[in-house]
Amino acid sequence: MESNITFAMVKPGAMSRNLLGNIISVILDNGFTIKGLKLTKMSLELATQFYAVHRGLPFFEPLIEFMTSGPVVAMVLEKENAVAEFRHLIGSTDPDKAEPGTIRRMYAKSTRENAVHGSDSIENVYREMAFFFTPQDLV
Ligand code: 3AN
Repeated sequence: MESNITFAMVKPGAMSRNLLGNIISVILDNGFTIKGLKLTKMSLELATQFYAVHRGLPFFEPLIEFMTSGPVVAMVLEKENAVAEFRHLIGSTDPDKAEPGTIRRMYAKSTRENAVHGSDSIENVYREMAFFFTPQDLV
C-alpha cells in the first residue's frame, strides 16, 4: 500500500454551486498532485455502501439523498502524508468549527452539505477509491 495518497470527493452541493475549479485550485496550491479524477453520479447502491459505517444514524438517509442528488468529482491525490494533510486542508465536518482557510470553512454550506470528502485512514483510501477507480485509471 502506498501511504502518500488519499481519496477525495467534491460533493453535489459544491458542484451545483460551481465551486469545482476553486476547490481544485486550493488542492493544487497546497502541494497535492492529482493521480486520478472522475466526474460521475453516485447510485443509491454505491452511496449506501460508501457510507455503510453511518447506517442507522439519524443523518444517514438525508446524507444518501444529498450524495446522490447530482454529480460528484472523485479524485486520488498524492502528497507526503496525504491522508492527514488533506484532512487538515478540508477542516472540521462542521464548517462553523473549521479553521479559516480550510476548504469547508470557505465552501461548505452545513455539516451535511460540507463541500468535500477526504478519507480518514489509509485503509479507507483503498476501500473508497476502489468504488471509483481501477489501478489502471491512476496516472
Ligand atoms: P467527515 O466527512 O468529516 O469524515 P464523517 O465521516 O463523520 O465526516 O461523516 C460523513 C458525512 O456525513 C459528512 N461529510 C457529512 O456530510 C455527513 N454528516 C456527518 N455528521 C453529520 C451530522 N451530525 N449531521 C448531518 N450530516 C452529517
